[in-house]
Amino acid sequence: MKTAATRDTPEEVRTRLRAARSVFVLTGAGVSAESGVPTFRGGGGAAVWKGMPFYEISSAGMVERDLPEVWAWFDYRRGVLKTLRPNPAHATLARWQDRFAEFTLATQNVDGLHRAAGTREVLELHGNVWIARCMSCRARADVRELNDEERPPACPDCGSPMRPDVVLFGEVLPAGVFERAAARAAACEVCLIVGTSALVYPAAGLPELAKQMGAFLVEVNPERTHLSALCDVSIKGRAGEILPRLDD
Ligand code: BV8
Repeated sequence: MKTAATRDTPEEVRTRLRAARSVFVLTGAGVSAESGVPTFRGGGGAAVWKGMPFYEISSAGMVERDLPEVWAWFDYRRGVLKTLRPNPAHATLARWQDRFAEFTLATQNVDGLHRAAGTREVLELHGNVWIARCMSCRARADVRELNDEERPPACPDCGSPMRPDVVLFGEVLPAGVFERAAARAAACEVCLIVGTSALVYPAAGLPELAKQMGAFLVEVNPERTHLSALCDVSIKGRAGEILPRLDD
């Protein structure tokens, strides 16, 4: 009789993971959902700011048009995040970093929860909401060490305005980060896609590249996604439940 654990985590996935020397994981907002972080497209209106959908307030154009408003949006997001903690999905992935000869975790999330869970090397494809970047000299600073009364904060080095060090819609990803993720995705034997609707590029192209190069694709998501048809196995469920079972 199949237990819930084995039914939700097909034996082939366990077998492939046991035998794998290189594993590539791409996570999205769904991996943080059980920590209480609202997803972007999960409804509930969390991804709207003063009537603007998140792809408008989180856009390059908005930084030019109204940087203080962009800071207000990210200050709000940090306010939500500061009481939240990693969940068992983050903890499982942190354990896996020493489990495989080559383990790569690339995330679209900006919440910092993978590092908080102990993952030492995280490819943060879309930046990090806890970091500010100077718009002139590009110096970076932890937002929590800046004057939170001053918006936009002034760069401690050159005094120019700073912005959130987050990749907004219409902006290129941090130099080198995407390229490293692509090289690891192309070389992996197992590619695990956790909690993403796979709609945002170029991040969503990473599993497609892994597949082209012969990787075994596994998706963990309560819903079917844009990538489900490409996956060898789609495990329907929540990351905080499924990943610890895969860990067994
Ligand atoms: C780029 C940071 C080159 C900000 C984010 C026009 C002009 C310019 C570019 C474009 C354009 N048209 C299209 C593009 C490309 C654009 C894009 O892909 N748009 C899409 C929407 C069509 N991409 C870009 O702009 C990228 N840059 O292309 O540069 C360029 C440059 C200039 C000119 C031309 C080209 C930059 C994209 C980065 C944007 N920044 N975040 C912020 O956080 O505010 S993206 C944002 O979406 C987040 O990072 C998020 O992670 C990401 C993807 O969303 P998901 O993580 O998948 O979250 P979502 O809510 O969608 O889904 C959650 C999933 O979890 C669901 O499937 C759900 O079922 C599941 N789930 C729920 N609960 C659980 C769960 N799963 C498991 N367990 C659970 N418990």
